[in-house]
Amino acid sequence: MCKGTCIVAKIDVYEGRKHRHMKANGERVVSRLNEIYQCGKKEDGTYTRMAFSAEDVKGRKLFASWAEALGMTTRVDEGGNLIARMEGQDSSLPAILMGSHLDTVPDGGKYDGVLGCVGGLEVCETFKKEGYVPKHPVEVIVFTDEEGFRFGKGLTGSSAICGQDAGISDSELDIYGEERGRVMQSYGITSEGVKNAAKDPASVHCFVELHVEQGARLYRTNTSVGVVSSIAGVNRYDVTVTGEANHAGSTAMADRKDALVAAAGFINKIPEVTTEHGNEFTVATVGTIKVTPHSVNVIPGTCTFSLEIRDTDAQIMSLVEQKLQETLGDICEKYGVSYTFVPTSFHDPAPMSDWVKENIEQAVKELGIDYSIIPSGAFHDSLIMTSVFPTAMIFVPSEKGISHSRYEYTKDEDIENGCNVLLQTILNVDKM
Ligand code: HGY
Ligand code: MN
Ligand code: MN
Repeated sequence: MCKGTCIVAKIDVYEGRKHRHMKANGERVVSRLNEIYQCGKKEDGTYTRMAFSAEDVKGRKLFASWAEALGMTTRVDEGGNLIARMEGQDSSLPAILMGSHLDTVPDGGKYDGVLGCVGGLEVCETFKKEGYVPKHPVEVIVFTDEEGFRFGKGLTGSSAICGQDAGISDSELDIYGEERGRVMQSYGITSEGVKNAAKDPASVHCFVELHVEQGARLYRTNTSVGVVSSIAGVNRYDVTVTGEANHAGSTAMADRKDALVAAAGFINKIPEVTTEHGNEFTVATVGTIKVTPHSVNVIPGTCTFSLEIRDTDAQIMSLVEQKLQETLGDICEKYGVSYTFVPTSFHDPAPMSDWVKENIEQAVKELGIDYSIIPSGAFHDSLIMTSVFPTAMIFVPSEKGISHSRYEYTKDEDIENGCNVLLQTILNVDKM
C-alpha cells in the first residue's frame, strides 16, 4: 500500500472517452489552513475563532473570496451557513455537499473543521483547473457554530439545514453575558430565522465531510486514512449541588455542607463508574464548573457543573447516565447536600450512510492508500446531517491524537491524502 503522497486520483472524464489524472494541490490546502488560522489571532497570543466573532467573520470572508475567485456563487442561508456553489452539467440534479466548520474552541488548532471546508474548496478548484464539470452541482458548506462552547450548544448550522430545532433563542446569554440575538447580527441572522433554513432532502445527493481524527487510532496504528463507521452520541447535563454557604473560619469541618466538596467527590468517581459500566469508547467529562458565592472566605453554597457522556451505543449512554446519577445521589446524601441533574441536550450515536461510506472505501482503494474503518469519538456536523442526507466522513491522522489544542497537528502528506480521497470520492458519487 502506498504511504505518503504518491497518489493521483484517476478518473474517466465525463465524456467517457479520454482518461484524465487529477490531483489535489496539498501545498495550496496547507497554505490556506495557515491563512484561516491567522484569522483567529488574538491579542493574548492564542488563536481562537469563536462563532460569530470578528475573527470568525474575517475567516468566512476569506473563504468566500477564494470560492468567488473560482466563479462559485456564495450565499449565507437563514441558519448562517455560508454556502459556496459550483454548477454541474445539470443544475436540476441534487447537489453533492462537502464542508465542515471554521469556528474553533478557545485556543484551538489549525485543522479542526477548517480542513473539511478548505478540502471541499480544493476539490472544486481542481475541477476548475482541469476544466472538469461534474454532472451534479457541488456545494461547500461552512456550518454555523459547530463547537458551541459560547452558548453551551453546538451543531447550530447543521441542525438548521436538517430542519431540527437548534434549541436557541435570541435572549439567551453566552458565557460572557452577551445576548445571542445581538452576537448573531454579525451573520445577519436571528433565532427565529434559523428555523427556516431546512434544505429539501430531494435537493441533496449526499454529504461528505473531511476532518482530522482528533483521536489517536490512526496515529497509533500508522494508518493514513480513516473511513468513519459511526459517530458517537453526546448527551449533556447541568448539575447543581446545593449545600450551605457559611463562614470559612468559624464553621467546624464536621458542621459544613460544602457543595464543592460533594461535587468534587462525585467528579472524582466519574472515571471509575464510566469504565465499569461503559466500554472502550465510553467517555464522561466535566468541562465547566462554578461555585457561589465564589469567595475565598466562604464555604461554597452551590456548585454547578456541566456533565457530558459520549458513546457509540445509546443504551450504554443511558446506563452510564443512570449509574452516574446514582453515584451523585449517594455522595450528596453522605455530605448532607441536595442536587439537581438537568438534561440540556441529547444526540444519539449515528451510523454513516452505507453507500457513501462504500464510495469512500472504493476511493481509498483506487488511490492505493492504507486505511481502516473507525468510529468517531468527537461529534461533527455529519452527526446531524446523517439524519436527513446520505452522509459519510473521511478522517486523516492527528499527531499523538491531540486536538482542541494549539498543539493539534496533521502532517502535510496526510492533508494531501485526505483531499485526494475526498476528490476521488466526489468523482465516484458523481457517477451515480
Ligand atoms: O466536541 C466535539 O466533539 C467537536 O469537536 N466539536
Ligand atoms: Mn472541534
Ligand atoms: Mn470539528
